[in-house]
Amino acid sequence: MINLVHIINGPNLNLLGTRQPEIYGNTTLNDVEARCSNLAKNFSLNLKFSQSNHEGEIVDTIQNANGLVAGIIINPGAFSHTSVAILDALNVFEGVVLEVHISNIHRREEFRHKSYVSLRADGVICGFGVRGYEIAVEHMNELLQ
Ligand code: CA2
Repeated sequence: MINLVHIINGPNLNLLGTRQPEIYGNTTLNDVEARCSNLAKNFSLNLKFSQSNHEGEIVDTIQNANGLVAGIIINPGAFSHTSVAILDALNVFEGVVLEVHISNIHRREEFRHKSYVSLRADGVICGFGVRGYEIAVEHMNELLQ
């Protein structure tokens, strides 16, 4: 339990690297997973990855993580800006929560400037491209020491 970290991705992030490269880059979600897994080998972290386009499924994933997972790294995608349900689930989760956004949400449309998930996140990384996931893994490792 102590070294298990769940990386959760929200809607449309399965399309990463295949569309809108000017915003999200050319790296696929599988590449992100491989890079993070590679990085985690240097630490005593075990990573689990998931992606869902469905809000309720993400809520279930967070609920199921409680007590089994030490930390969650989450890019909730568009649900960041709309989902009180995901915030409520994270508020019940007892471990560390880091929020990642690939793009700089503060330089984009105003509706992206607010994230409900940030009300619970212990840290937020945005605008570093997919490198943000690796930064989050590194920081999670430090927090879980
Ligand atoms: O910058 C981020 O990581 C976002 O969480 C991405 C979400 C967006 O709604 C948030 O405001 C910011 C969108 C994810 C969609 O991902 C795609 C990737 C490639 C092609 C199309 C969509």
